[in-house]
Amino acid sequence: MKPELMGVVNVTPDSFSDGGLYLEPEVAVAHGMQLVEDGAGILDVGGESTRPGAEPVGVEEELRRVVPVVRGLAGSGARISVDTSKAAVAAAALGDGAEIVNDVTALRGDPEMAALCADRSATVVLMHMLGEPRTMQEDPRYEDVVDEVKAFLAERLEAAVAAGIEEGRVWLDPGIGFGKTAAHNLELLRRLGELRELGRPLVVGTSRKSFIGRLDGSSADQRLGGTIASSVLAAAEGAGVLRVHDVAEVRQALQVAAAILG
Ligand code: HH2
Repeated sequence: MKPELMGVVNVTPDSFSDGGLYLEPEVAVAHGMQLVEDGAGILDVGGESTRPGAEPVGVEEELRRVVPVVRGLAGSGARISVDTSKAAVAAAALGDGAEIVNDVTALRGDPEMAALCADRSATVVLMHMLGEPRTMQEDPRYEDVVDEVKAFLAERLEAAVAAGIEEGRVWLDPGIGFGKTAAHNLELLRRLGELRELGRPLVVGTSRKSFIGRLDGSSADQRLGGTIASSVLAAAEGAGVLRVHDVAEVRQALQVAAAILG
């Protein structure tokens, strides 16, 4: 049980838990450096919020936010991931030292994205989302959420490989909070092991998300305990990468859990 930690670096005014905190490039870079010191092996730099109801950001603005931060973190010792669904932003980030493209649309958002990732031999995170951020939380429904997410991820993996991306470079993510009720998220986490049958590393992002608040009424800045509990259990179910804001705290929890389990 030793998942890699992907620290979140949000260069946005409106992210749901830390919007506006790291809008200045120097501040975002310093935050990323701290996350590396805390134990992040990957830094996920994003310039567009995907929180429920978020408005899309134009490509120029997203480039303006992301590029200086990717450049500033290129020598940080962590691998850099760019959290974007725009090929132009991914291309710039890959040119500046990023190695991973974290595309919450799973290559469905920009027709150029798959070919770009194939050409640049990027590692690609394919995430499940029902609908789009603006509307995804309006009454999401599934017959069986785990079966449907699994079928979706299998189909997107196949599409990525058909587009020339090596299978060995694809990571899969159930998309906690993306078009799911709290019950759907809990079931996905409980049955995460079923997604391992897809044979690719699983990325899981529960950090500070609203399903935690649905359980106890906490606000986004009060969800560290829930983030830790869900992250440790996801690791125990085989998650390979945990995408978190609070790297030091989650790292300690994982270390203790691993020591107990032996
Ligand atoms: N969650 C968020 C953003 N990107 N990428 C992957 N692969 N998996 C996730 O679960 C995931 C993600 C949402 O978190 P955050 O970046 O903190 O918020 P916002 O989208 O408001 O910037």
